[in-house]
Amino acid sequence: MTLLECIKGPEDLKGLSQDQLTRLAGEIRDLLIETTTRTSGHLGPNLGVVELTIAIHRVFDSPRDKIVFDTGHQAYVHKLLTGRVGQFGTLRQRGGLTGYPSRAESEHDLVENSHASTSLSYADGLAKAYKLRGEPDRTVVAVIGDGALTGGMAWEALNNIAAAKDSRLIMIVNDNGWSYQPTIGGLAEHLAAIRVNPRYEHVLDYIKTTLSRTPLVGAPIYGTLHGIKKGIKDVLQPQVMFEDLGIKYVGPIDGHDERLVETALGHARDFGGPVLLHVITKKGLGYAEAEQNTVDCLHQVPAAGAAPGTWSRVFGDEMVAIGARRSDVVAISAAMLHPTGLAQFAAAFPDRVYDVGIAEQHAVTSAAGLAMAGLHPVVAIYSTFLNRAFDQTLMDVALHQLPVTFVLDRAGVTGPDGASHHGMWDGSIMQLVPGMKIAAPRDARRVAELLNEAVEVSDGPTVVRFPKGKVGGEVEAVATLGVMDVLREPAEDLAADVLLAGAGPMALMGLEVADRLAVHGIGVTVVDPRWTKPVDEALAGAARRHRLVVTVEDNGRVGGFGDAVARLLRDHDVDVPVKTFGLPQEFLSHGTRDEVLEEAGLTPQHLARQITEAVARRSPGDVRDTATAATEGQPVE
Ligand SMILES: Cc1ncc(C[n+]2csc(CCOP(=O)(O)OP(=O)(O)O)c2C)c(N)n1
Repeated sequence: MTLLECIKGPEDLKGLSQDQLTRLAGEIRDLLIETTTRTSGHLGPNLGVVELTIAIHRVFDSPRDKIVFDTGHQAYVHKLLTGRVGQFGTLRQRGGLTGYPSRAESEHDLVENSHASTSLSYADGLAKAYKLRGEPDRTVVAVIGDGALTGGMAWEALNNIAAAKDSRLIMIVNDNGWSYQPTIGGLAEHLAAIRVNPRYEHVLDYIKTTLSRTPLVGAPIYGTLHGIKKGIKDVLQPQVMFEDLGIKYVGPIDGHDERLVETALGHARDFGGPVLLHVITKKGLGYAEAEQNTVDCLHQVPAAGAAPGTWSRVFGDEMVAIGARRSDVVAISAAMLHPTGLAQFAAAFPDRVYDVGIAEQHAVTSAAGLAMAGLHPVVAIYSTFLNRAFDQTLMDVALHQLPVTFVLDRAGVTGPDGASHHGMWDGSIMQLVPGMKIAAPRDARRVAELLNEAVEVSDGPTVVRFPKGKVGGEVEAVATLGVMDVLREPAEDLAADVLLAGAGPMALMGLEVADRLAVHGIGVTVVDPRWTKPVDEALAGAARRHRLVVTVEDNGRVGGFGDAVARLLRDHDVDVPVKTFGLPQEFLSHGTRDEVLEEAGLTPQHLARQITEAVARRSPGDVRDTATAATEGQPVE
């Protein structure tokens, strides 16, 4: 039995010797590597916080003390130290451990939201609440990376924490110099300067060793100098901003020296007010493949970069082509150049790409500024993270009718990252934005086509949304209807029963549904709307020629494309019934994309059955029964 297997909870850590802790750290690293290379997951970040997490659990008393992991992608070690070694092999699998903290999994987990830069605000609230509730002995610990610290919310929190002088709150800045890629911006440069500039520590050493040896006056002089340490720090590090904000700053210290981290955390805990502890760690430590990975230190396995054949890559390739043609097109990423497919554009046009850090709100309003000055910015962002910048999209971009194109990768079900990563909101919230146009390409060719159409729009914002993963085969239109593509007309011997409009790749699923329904004698017209906002009014005319309208989208059912179609029909007094299929408006847990879609009923089988039943309810005599269908070799289920 390994030492790690004996750890049933944080209390089991407390009696271990330093040698045992070193052994434990090795066992944790082995298990992290072995598991994530099999299940996928965040490897580099977790390898970097092994000693730090051990120290946190030895010094604090979780769950009485609260530990908030920013983003939560680096909480695997915490999972292992809080009784989940046995289940760790199920990481990110359907029904298994989640890839982020999970309240259902453990009383030691608190924050499940994997959107970055929130931990300090949660911690501020928790610490204030414990004080108000008369539980002042509880400590709240937030672990935040240098990447997450680039997000605006973290700075709003710091501003408030600085004023809450007696909050028992410890902020651990886990500084490895990396987000996905090296962290950028003024803050990153500041942290790097502290990290590499030995002058400050040398001066303090000099003061300690030389001045305090001076007889009689030594100690007082040292005390005085120590008292004005902040002044010295300002001279040597003019931008030491945390203390200028009024926050006690400790560090930088080596985050892999477990004993040192424990000592610093102990002092911070006993200080009684907010303390920021700056620890330096190495992302990927202990795994050569991660340490030497120059793209992202194996932030994730498999790598999150835009692999050939993926939607992200198709977008990235087309951006390079557009960039070559249009010198006014610029690209913006919020710390995710590689995963969003912008790496090639960045290499080709380094002056026309802006990586703004984990700062989606800034990304959008800064895009507004770029557009006001005559450029056409393309903001490439994961769908779920655009939620952060809704107000900026609405008021800063759309109100001013600015030509900004949002390219939303990972739109729809994403899979193993779970509830906070599914891109199932954008198709609804973007419907609310006046003047916004939303494109949903069904295949690679349409990504290129619609991206080009989007950057041609000069009087307002546009969205191009597509899912995660590999692009499927291409399907050409058999006809067009306004801006829409008709992909299939009912066979000659069938009536025009159902008009099925599938947004993006759901149009291709619509073709499979049509095949299945044809077996039941149900004729289907399959339409790809291409633009899901505004919905082309020609759809209302087409609806009149059918007995049932069906919409399918990889987005929450509430307020998305389906609801927009239903509204269009109401507005045009079309009384053909509409069935809208999409994701249930719930927080959907993790699994593969196919598993989650299956559970949501977004498969050709489920859709065909539901549509058959709907048609049968309206005109029972017209639908051939399932038994007949089965004998013809194409079962409904
Ligand atoms: C709002 C938001 N934008 C983007 C991301 C995607 N993301 C996940 S981890 C990460 C980098 C985090 O860097 P850092 O906080 O330094 O932690 P590290 O992985 O280096 O330990 C990013 C950009 C996110 N989780 N949330």
